Amino acid sequence: METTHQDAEKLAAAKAAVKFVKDGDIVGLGTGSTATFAIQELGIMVKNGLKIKAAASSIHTEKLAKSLGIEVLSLGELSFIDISIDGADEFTESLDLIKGGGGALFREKIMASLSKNSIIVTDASKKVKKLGAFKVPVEVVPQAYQYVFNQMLILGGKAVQRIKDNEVFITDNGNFIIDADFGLIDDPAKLASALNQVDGLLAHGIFINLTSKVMMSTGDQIMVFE
Ligand code: ABF
Repeated sequence: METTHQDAEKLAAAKAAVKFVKDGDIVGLGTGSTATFAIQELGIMVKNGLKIKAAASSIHTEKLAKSLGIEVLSLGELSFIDISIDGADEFTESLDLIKGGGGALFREKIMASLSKNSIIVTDASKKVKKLGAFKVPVEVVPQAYQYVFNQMLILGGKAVQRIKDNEVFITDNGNFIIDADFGLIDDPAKLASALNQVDGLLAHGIFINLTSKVMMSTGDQIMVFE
């Protein structure tokens, strides 16, 4: 159960990150509760005259942004994004991340790849020495489900299909999620590279070299890792 204290940290990180958004920017909008605080802040800034266009990493985020008066462009038609603000499930000081707890990892990865400046906002609970306490989310095309599931086992992961509210979780792209437990990950780049080779695996939640900085609130201060 999330605490008010954690929400205050998330809000503080979000407020610090939106200061980097400038007039005329194309802004990538993340998904999840911390990114939502940033989107709400941007909505206020837009009402106060900030001129931006946005790209959304999920259908939920797109609806939220539009409801706040933020113009949303199609992610698939963009060649670049000036700045993106998104959350994470875990990060290390070397800026390796696990993302995808919310199931939006595929669009989040495209958004981060397009971004000149990719800012991750978190509360203090997300910083780890080694990735892997949080299971690695893997988005799978349904026709490849059993194949990819078996490949996770071969790669040493304990795989489970994501279920939400007693139903198979379906992503915005019509796919399934497998959550794979690889234990603590000694070499995230090596695991990411192995996952990249699996046919039918649309995206995995290990983000390497996709982050400009992490802004983490401890409540008292914002710590910046870059
Ligand atoms: C998105 O939201 C995801 O990549 C990550 O899974 C999740 C983090 O959520 P929260 O900010 O609610 O902790 O950023």
